[in-house]
Amino acid sequence: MKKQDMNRDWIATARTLSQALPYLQRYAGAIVVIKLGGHAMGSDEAMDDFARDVVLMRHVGINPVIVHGGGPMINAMLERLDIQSEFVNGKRVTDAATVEVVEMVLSGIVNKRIVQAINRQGGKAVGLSGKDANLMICDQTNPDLGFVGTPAEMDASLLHELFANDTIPVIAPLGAGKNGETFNVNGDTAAGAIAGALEADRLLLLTDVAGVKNADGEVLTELKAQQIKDLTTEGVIAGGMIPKTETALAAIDKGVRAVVILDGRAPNACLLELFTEHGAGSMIRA
Ligand code: X2W
Repeated sequence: MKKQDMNRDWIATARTLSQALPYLQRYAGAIVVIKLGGHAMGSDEAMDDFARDVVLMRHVGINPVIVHGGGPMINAMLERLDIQSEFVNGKRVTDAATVEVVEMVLSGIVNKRIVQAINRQGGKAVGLSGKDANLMICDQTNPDLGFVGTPAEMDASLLHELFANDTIPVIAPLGAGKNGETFNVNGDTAAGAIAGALEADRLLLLTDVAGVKNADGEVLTELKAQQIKDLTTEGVIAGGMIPKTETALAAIDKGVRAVVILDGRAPNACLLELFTEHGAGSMIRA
């Protein structure tokens, strides 16, 4: 690069930082829950980029909370162990052997990978699951699904203590049952319940699609809850998008100010959404 072009680059960087000021001010002290789905988790390099964005958020005064999935990683381990697995309406039928693998992979492997990535970037992350400090007590969703849980009683007090200590919680979507069971919770459902319990300012659902699309396949950048309901009735919102939009509506119902569905594989997706006028993905509000 020529020296002159390099200068232009730095000037652009300085201008970008300056233009971010109103957004930095708007989000100071805000609680932002980020759902990182297994499909949105890429290479180690992409994970480091994500971790850097999370640490930056913390440094500018946001309280980020990461709730992760890991469906593809669970599938790979079940395959290695020769355990068959199937999904019904987006939820994994989870027997006693499967729930052990789910907990091992989510809490033991995926959770620690994210914690380590954030800490390597200079953050202070702590790995938890919904079992810790009674964060997420679950009921069985449906006997046909086995150990799949629906969040029933939430206690987010530990998360507030972690915020006060400059700590970033990273949460695996498992919950405790009232009779000592371990429940496997869909990652989107868990993120929605945690964002609801925190009355978060934002819930960012990072996935591998650009957002909610209309009948012409165009991404809708702003949506009202009623529009989501209409598009679902019309069959425009379908398949894997349904659990996400259902999560969004439930979270908004519980007091989350806005939910954004966005492509987590895009570089700096969270920063683009929070700190620029451009935004990213589809924002859903009441
Ligand atoms: C999910 C939990 C992980 C998850 C599962 O067993 O795959 C249920 O289906 P993604 O990567 O966010 O899809 N649980 C009940 O949700 O992962």
